Amino acid sequence: MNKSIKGLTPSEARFDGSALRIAIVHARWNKEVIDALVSGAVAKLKERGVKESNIVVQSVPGSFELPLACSKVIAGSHVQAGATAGDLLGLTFGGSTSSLSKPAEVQSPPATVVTMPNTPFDAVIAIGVLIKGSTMHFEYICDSVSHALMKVQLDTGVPVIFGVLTALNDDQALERAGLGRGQDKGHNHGEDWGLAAVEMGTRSKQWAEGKFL
Ligand code: RBF
Repeated sequence: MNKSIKGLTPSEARFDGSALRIAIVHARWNKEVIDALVSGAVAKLKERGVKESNIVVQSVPGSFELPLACSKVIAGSHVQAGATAGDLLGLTFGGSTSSLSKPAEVQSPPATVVTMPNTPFDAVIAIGVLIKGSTMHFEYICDSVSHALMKVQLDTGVPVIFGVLTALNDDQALERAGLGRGQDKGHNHGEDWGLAAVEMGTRSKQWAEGKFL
């Protein structure tokens, strides 16, 4: 049998993730497969130098919730980054560090110096596992989620890695998480998503600065 030509060619460049902050947003449906994919993604992020403290993992019930969650997580990281910059300048936000209106016994300590400022996320990995059932649910969720995740990345300018498996049965899903029941365990696509996040996070930053290396 001829070998398949399908698949991803690894980048010739080895991207350094040590300055990146990455979010993983995952659904909890079909959790056995989800857990393997998330682990695969995290392993590759760390392998490329992303610090554990710069990997934020959030969960939602199902894949349908992923686009809104990604959008909110991206927006929230900008708020967090602004607040951190303010903390470093000794400013206060939302009264959280203000001691003016509180009685002495409940006064907060003065703003402390934050050594590792939180920066906005450089990329978000959306992970879900959709397995076709006997109704049309699968088609509707696959279609709306893939379109909406694309919209989130174009609207925000932050790369959203499409980590949503759309499998026709359990075996397909398991094989794409490296958990195949046969002799061939398949390949954990979460690993590819981790690498894609580092590549796109790095490249997007460079492109935004007009650098085309
Ligand atoms: N969410 C998934 O992430 N994967 C699925 O395979 C999946 N199948 C579903 C099948 C049905 C019949 C229903 C009602 C929901 C399913 N969901 C699935 C959950 C969906 O993404 C979402 O969490 C809920 O519909 C609540 O908005």
